[in-house]
Amino acid sequence: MTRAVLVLYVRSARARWWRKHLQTLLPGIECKLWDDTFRSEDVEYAVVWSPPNGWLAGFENLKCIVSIGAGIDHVLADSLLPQHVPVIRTTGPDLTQRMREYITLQVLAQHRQVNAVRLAQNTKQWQPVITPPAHDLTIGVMGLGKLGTAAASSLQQLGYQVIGWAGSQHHIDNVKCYTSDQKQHFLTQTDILVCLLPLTDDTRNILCGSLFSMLKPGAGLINAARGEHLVEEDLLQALDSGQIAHATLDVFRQEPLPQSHPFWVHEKITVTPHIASLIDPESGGKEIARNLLAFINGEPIEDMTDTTRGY
Ligand code: NDP
Ligand code: OXD
Repeated sequence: MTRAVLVLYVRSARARWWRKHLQTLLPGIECKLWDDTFRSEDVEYAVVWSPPNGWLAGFENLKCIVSIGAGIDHVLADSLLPQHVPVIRTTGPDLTQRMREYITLQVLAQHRQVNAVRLAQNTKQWQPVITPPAHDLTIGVMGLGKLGTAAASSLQQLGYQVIGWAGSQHHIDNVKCYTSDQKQHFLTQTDILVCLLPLTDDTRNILCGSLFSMLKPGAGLINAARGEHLVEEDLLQALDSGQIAHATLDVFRQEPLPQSHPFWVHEKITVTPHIASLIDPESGGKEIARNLLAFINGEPIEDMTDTTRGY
């Protein structure tokens, strides 16, 4: 009897390493890379990051798709995606920890005006900046899933006032949580806005001019979710007017960010290359294998997504 095939689509220098790692963790399954030789009818599992449009539809016996990452927008973007196939995402304590670190780092950097200090150093200016205490600043976290909840908890432990916003009511210690219909009330209190929403039809372009105008004047923005949440021209205008004082962007509509893009050289923008919480293949591979084995054994899977709602 032939073994079921798992096909891996990951355009990375470590693709072969990934295949070997998963093969060790899943000895009962034949692990192949997308460009290896295999029969498409034997493929039962696909483990992917941003597969080409229509590629998954070529596997008629596909039982499940695993996203190498927390977001599944890169899978759902496929216009020919077989609708009946479940999609499992990949999360885990390491991913959450990295996002906690990134958001904490960037909130502190904006609060303590690290950018201004650096600019002063560039021109050899001794220019002390006095910033308000953490408890005077309100950090608004959009999206209270695994990552937003962790980030909000860490920020409140540092002494910030933290508020959160999500589709449904959440309860997080010392964090006042708002729901979808209370967006304006949430935004008008916010000094630094952190976006950790999934990319869906409802959240695409959510970071736009009208949203920026509801924030406190001179607010900060941190987008570590997806580039398509942000209307880029609106951000440039809000930075010009001073409505937004600084933006820290980890994700972009086009990645890598093109060389000619104005964000690279903008004084009020910090660019990071989609590193807020990259999956580490060692522990990420273990999460993927654990979820796949649970799927095969019919066990409950916390990382199972709801493709109809988009996350
Ligand atoms: P989850 O799926 O766990 O949580 C999503 C949250 O967003 C939920 O609280 C949900 O509300 C809320 N939400 C969804 N749609 C809406 C809406 N229309 N209005 C209000 N709230 C909404 O996501 P994660 O925390 O795991 O991850 C968030 C995103 O971060 C990922 O989708 C991915 O795009 C991005 N990411 C970025 C990384 C990076 O390195 N830059 C790394 C990992 C992830 P409710 O609770 O009511 O369902
Ligand atoms: C993810 C990401 O979704 O790295 O995990 O963006």
